[in-house]
Amino acid sequence: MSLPKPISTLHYITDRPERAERACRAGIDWVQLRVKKHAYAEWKARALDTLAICRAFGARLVINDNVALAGEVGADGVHVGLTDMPVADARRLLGSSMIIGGTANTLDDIRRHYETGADYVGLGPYRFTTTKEKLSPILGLAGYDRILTACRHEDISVPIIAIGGLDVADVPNLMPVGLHGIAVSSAISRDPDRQVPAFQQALRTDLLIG
Ligand code: TZP
Ligand code: MG
Repeated sequence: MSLPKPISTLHYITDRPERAERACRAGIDWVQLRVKKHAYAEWKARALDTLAICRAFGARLVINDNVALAGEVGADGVHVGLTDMPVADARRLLGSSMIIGGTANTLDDIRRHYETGADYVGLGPYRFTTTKEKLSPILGLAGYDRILTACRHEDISVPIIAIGGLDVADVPNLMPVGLHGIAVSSAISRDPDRQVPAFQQALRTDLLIG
């Protein structure tokens, strides 16, 4: 098991370096590059461009799905989905200092990620979204509450990040169930200059009163 690593409370997911740059300019400090349906060479080119942007802004870069690419370009971490390489295998390949996150839709998924040394877990989807194909069952607020409560009972202490169709207005409803933070794509891509500070403000407010 590796030492706890600082995990941002606001993760921005994009497939384009240009969007990562706009979000970083607006204050994002964590980018997940999620590239689908492209050849490795294109994916690598985008990863290198995004990494340069993240380095310039002091933001972290996590690569979705592709453990080899994350290692090859020297990203800060990798995020593995439910059908990707297991966290334990990714850890063996990447070592203890790399951030490894895993996708979860159930308590069992979270338990497995926790026991195999994930640094954070992305739990979702909160609601329907067109950003991801083959969406797992929607959890809604009640689903998050049930799963996070069960995690506390089992002493599962891994940062959990909500994902799926999230808007700023969801933050005060969602965070009190015990989440560490949220991951957002569409809402930030739409208008990074307004949305990034608005999400940050909502998350700060939640931490103060939550
Ligand atoms: N996993 C579950 S929902 C989702 C992913 C990658 C997409 C999140 O994007 P958006 O646009 O914020 O719904
Ligand atoms: Mg995946």
